[in-house]
Amino acid sequence: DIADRPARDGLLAARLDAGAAPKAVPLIVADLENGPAEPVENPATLAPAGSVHQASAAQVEAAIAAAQPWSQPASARAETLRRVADLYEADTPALLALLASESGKTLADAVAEIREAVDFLRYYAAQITTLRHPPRGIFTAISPWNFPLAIFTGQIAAALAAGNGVLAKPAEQTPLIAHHAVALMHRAGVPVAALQLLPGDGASVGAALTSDARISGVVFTGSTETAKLIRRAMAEKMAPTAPLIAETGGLNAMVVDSTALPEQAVRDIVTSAFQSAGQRCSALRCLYLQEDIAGPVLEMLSGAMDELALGNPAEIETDIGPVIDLEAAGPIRAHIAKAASEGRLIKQLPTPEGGHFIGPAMLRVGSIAEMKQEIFGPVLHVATFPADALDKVVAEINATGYGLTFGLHSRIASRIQSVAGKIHAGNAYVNRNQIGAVVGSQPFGGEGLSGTGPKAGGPEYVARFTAAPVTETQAESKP
Ligand code: TXE
Repeated sequence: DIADRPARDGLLAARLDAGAAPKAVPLIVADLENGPAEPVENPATLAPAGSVHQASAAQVEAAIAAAQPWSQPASARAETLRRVADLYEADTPALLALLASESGKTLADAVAEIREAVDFLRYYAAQITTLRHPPRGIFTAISPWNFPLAIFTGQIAAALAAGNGVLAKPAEQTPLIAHHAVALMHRAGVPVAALQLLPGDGASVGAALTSDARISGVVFTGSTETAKLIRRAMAEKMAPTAPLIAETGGLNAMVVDSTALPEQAVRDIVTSAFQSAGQRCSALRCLYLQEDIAGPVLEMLSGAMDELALGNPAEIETDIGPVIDLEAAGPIRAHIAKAASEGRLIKQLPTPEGGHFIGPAMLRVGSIAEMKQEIFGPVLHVATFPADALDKVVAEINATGYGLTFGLHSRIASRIQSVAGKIHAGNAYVNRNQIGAVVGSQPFGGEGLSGTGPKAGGPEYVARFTAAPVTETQAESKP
């Protein structure tokens, strides 16, 4: 929660550590020479956060050749994954510092992310004894920078829980936290042959790890475009039975009708659109306001935005940090500038100097259909609708082809039922913010262009990493 300031008071140590001197991090590929060290940038200060060795083609080949399924009995695997969770908890200060300095996470976001990673480890560990099928073999795990610990850990933990070996490629922007996490996994007892870390870029290391006949499946979170590339590469080189378990982007909407409680709706809109600088696949992108209440809600929203503190996430008071890098910032800034030149900029907060900051912005749109792609930053698009057009709004939202999260603020029970029945979304939220996924109780995942399922943190997820027969729905799902 953005307003959850007191919880951060114990985190001063992490704040001080966040500026620690950069150090070179070796690869964890057994018996291999290290390649040249690539610097990693702190997105808030643009100073080096550290450096990491990129895996060469020869190292990728050697890692694939050396990879082994995790052959220990189920009880030993479960115990080891629980030990990893304990080590993560004990190492919280270091993990917080890395999340702030490498990924630009605020301390509140970083605390929640560590919690989620720990929950994934314990939840998947608990499922191991329920598995009925053997592992598939070797999984490639490709993860994004926006949850460099939670998604990275969740993918690996699920594949390992099922008894697979894992070749993990972290995002280019966040290899340091990945390295730290893998070191903790090895320290807890995960065999090195069952888990290798291969830092490097998508086009070389990522492509090599997703187009090799010795790999038995791929788990991926990132853009829809990359998921399609990986599906094509897998189809060409890997067994037809090899699964792609993908979680991708979204074009997420929230509808607020005239019966909504304005204070509650505004709080949830601000959190859903701007927390983590909008860099969540679940984030609210397009707000549909019923015309009758649009004026007062927009005024309150503007006031609530003014309360947000932007700046270095290593500072306790910061609510919104930077976006991840210059490559990400460019298109977001251009998108806001275009809207401003067309007279559609409702409001933008001032942008702090120094890092890859973007002042959170509100833009006017006619409908979600005008948004051709996901804008992965702190930008909220606002459309209004007349009281009798709700069905049309739901149809517009469904027509994007994505189906990740959806929010509704309304106090009419029959309307909530009817909209929930029609909307295509993996996760729908009523009268609350739409960024909450809770491991075990609120599994997360999308439909259509947003992912293949099954939902991460849900009861069917780990089984997908075993050699269980594939159901029709799984076989048909896109991308
Ligand atoms: O994603 P990529 P990027 C969306 C969001 C964002 C956009 C681009 O809209 O603006 O994607 O982000 C690896 N073979 N999301 O460029 O490229 C890559 O190295 C194998 C939504 O960061 O998809 C990284 O490890 N792997 C999202 C991972 O894929 C390849 C989170 C993701 O990178 C590859 C991130 C290839 N050919 C971005 N090319 C979410 N769902 O939360 C790249 N990779």
